[in-house]
Amino acid sequence: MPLQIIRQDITKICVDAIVNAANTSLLGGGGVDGCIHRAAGKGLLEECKTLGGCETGKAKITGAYNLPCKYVIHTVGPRWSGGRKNEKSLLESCYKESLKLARMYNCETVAFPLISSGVYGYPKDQALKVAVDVISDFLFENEMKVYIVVFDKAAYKISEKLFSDIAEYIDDNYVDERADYRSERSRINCTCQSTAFESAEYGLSDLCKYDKALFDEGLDIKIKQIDESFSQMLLRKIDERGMKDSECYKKANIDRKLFSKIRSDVNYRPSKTTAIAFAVSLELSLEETEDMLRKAGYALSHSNKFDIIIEYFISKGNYNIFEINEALFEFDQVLLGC
Ligand code: AR6
Repeated sequence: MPLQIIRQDITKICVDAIVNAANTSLLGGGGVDGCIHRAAGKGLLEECKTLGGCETGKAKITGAYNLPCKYVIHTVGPRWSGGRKNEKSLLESCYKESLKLARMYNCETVAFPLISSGVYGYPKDQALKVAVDVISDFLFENEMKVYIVVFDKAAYKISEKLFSDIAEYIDDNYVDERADYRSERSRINCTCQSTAFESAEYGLSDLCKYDKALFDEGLDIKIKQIDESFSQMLLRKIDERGMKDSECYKKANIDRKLFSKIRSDVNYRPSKTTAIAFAVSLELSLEETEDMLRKAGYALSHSNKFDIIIEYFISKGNYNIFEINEALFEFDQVLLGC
C-alpha cells in the first residue's frame, strides 16, 4: 500500500526518511520538532546550525544521528491565520518539496507528521486532506511508500455528518442481520433434526455410499464449469473500464509488485481488503463487488462493521478510498489496500 495512515510516534519508525515540522530557524522547538531533536541527539542540532534556516513552504535534509531512519527532512509549515494567508498552498508546498528531496536522495520509504496541525494551529482535518491529496498525486508518478503519522486519533476524523450517517447505517443493518441470523439458525436446527431422523432409518453406511456417488458426479461437472478467477475478473474489468493497469492499482492504493503478482497468477487469492480496494478503484456496483469478492473466497456480511461500512460507501457511489479509510479508521477497522 503506497500511502498508509498510521498512529505512532514518528521517531520510532524505521523508514529511509522522516519529515520534521520545523520552524524557520531549524534550531529545534516543541511538538514533533522537540521529539525528533531529543531522539536524534546533539549531532542533529549541530548540522542544522550549518543550514542557514529554511523558508516557510520549503524543505532541507540532514542526517538522522541516533534515529532509526537515514535522513531527517525539515520543512516549515505555515501558521494558521484563518485560511486567508495562502496557508493551503504553503502547506502543499511543504509536502511537495519534502517529497522532491526524498526522491533526490533515493528514499523508498518516508514518514510525515501532520505538518502545521499542532503549535501552528492548522485544522487537523484540513491538514490531513492536504497531506493525502499532495502525497497521492505524487505517488501517481513516483514509486515510494509514504506514511502519514497521526499522533492522536482526533487528527484523523471524518465529518460529524458522515460519522453519524455511517453509525446509523451500521445500526440498522446490524439489527436486520441479527434477526435474519436468528431465523436462519432455527431453520438450520430443524434441518439437522430431520437429517438425523433419515440417517437412523436408512443406516449410515448406505447413506455414505449414496452421497459419495452423487458427490463424485457433481464434483466432476462442477470442476468442468470452473468460473472466471479473481485475477481474470480484475483484468477483464480493467479492460472494460478502459483503464491502464497502473491507473487501477494506484487508485486502489496497491503497490506495483503486488499487482504484478496478481496479474501473473491466475489463481492468486488476495486478502479481503485488497480485493475490496480493487472493487473501489474499479467503481464496481455492490453486486459486482460481491461477485468479485466471491471469486476470492469472501463475502460482505452484515455481522461485522467493516463490511457494513464498505457497503455503505459503495451503495452511495462514494469510491474515494482515502475517505473510506478515514471512516474505517474512525470505527477502529482495518484499512483498505493493506
Ligand atoms: N510523532 C508524530 N506526530 C507527532 C509527534 C510525534 N512524536 N509529536 C507531535 N506530533 P507540531 P507544527 C504531531 O506542533 O504545528 C515546533 O515548536 C502533533 O500531534 O509538532 O507544524 C516547531 O519548532 C501534530 O498533529 O508542528 C515549530 O515552531 C503534528 O505532529 C512549530 O512547533 C504537528 O504538530 C511547528 O508547528
